[in-house]
Amino acid sequence: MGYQFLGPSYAAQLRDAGFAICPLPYDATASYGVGARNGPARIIEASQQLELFDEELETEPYEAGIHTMPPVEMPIEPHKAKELCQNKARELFDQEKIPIFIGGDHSISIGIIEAASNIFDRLTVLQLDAHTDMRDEYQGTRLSHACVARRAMERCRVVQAAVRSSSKEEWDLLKKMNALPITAALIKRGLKGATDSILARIETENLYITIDVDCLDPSVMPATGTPEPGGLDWYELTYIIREATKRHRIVGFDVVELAPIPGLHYPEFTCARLIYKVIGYIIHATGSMAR
Ligand SMILES: [Mn+2]
Repeated sequence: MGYQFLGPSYAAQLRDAGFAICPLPYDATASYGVGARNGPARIIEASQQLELFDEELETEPYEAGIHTMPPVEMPIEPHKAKELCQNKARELFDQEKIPIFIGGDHSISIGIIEAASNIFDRLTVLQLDAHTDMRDEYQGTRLSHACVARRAMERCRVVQAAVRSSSKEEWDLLKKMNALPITAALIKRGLKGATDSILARIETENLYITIDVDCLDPSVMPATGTPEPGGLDWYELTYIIREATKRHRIVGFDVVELAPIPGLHYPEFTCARLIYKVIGYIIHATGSMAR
């Protein structure tokens, strides 16, 4: 079948592509359910079953050119892994592609966000996640999946949504920073109002979106390391992202923390569909593929 999103017949060369998919199969820092390193391959395999036509947008997003890079060989050591993610991200930003990173555990986003914040001076990160990921250090490293938002906040503004799990220390810190998340409970109480609150907090034109698949409810997304009850459904998640693409320039996004369950196909298909959907939203919002 080939290691190409949507399959080899619909793959674009990098130079012709508006979007570049970069698989980062890494899970050295995952704490509970491991297996996120298998995420990229399963998602790319599942993507070959997608319809090319998006019935909501009435377009065929692949026409904007989607290139899939070979999976990056990830070192285990967290600093080396972070640096490699950062270099890959910088390469793609420099080539003016809209990069899509497939994890891997959430720690891959640390290097990517660092690269993005160096290139785009006014940048906000929208983090869709069940967890706050605000620990300064976790299991002996400051580059853990549990530290992603903490590291990102050292570089740019971060807006968190769909949260429903945090430690007291993380929560107190967010409160002190006047940056408490838009929780999943708030979104459940009123999608439109909560989405307006999310968007009101994004003050920059440039937006990077990091999607931890555990933002989704475990009934929709059981295949993840730390599933939390009370998550978003498909329409809530895609509504928030669609509204964000209408008002901001999406410089790139990632989908992380899929830990495939053997024999259960719908979680990886959901991830593939989500990636294709977000590509569609970006194209729809900008009116063309390239920037
Ligand atoms: Mn999470």
